[in-house]
Amino acid sequence: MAKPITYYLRTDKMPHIWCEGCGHGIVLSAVLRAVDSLGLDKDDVCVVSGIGCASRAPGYLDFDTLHTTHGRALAFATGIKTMKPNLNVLVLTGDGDLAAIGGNHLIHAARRNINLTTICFNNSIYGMTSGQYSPMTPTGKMATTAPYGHIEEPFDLCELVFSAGASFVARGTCYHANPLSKLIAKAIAVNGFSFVEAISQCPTYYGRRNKMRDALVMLDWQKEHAVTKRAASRLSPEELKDKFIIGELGTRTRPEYTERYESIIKAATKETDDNV
Ligand SMILES: Cc1ncc(C[n+]2csc(CCOP(=O)(O)OP(=O)(O)O)c2C)c(N)n1
Ligand code: SF4
Repeated sequence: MAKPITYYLRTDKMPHIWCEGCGHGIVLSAVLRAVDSLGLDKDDVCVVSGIGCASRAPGYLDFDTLHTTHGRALAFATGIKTMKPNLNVLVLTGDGDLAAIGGNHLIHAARRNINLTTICFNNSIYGMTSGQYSPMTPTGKMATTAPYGHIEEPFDLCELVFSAGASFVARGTCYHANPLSKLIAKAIAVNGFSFVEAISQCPTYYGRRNKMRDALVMLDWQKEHAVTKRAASRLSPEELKDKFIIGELGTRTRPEYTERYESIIKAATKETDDNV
């Protein structure tokens, strides 16, 4: 890393609120190393979040930042990017913030293919409000609102976002922090909607209720259950059953929203001028 991490931090906002062993700090440092590797100027980066432990991240960052309302980060980010298309707009969000209350904004941002980079800090739970299940809680796992085990199936967020129209989707974990950072850098460089699901750990609520009280046990779980696409291709469906795939999962080129918006404004302005 060319610059020390503190260069990107509002150190006067420390200490942070995250519990000991929380994965969110690892994801955040992966984001900062990605920004640093791309050599982006701090003034050209804007970071937007909703509400939750993950969404507290921008408060510690020395960029232009917006801490908005629960689930609405992508709506605010869309407004910023439309008005300031040259900014690199990053959305840092939790799985509850993004996939539950914010789910509708997510699929439409992907459908529009607007050039935003969304990093979902997925800890499979609502951490900030004490461990209710989220759309990413695996079937059978415990949550305060699922005391006998969760009966729903979680989304495959990368599949959902790619199906909706995103240009780039990828998945990484806190255990694989360096590859995660590289995936985030790739996502930022994409001209279109890019999405990285970062598997994070919440030892305080998810871990405690699911026999993984210790953050190291949770990191080990990530290590044991993550497989690359190449490794997955050698496994049987049975062997793949409790695994998830990490790495770049989808990439395509599609027209980008703010470029289309710009050209329609130009055409409309010309028409108005021609009519004067
Ligand atoms: C409109 C609204 N509904 C509910 C809440 C309560 N609330 C705050 S944070 C949160 C969940 C956050 O979970 P997630 O996004 O997964 O982030 P984590 O805390 O796990 O990092 C909820 C339900 C709120 N603040 N506003
Ligand atoms: S409650 Fe969970 S998600 Fe929130 S800071 Fe603590 S460990 Fe992290």
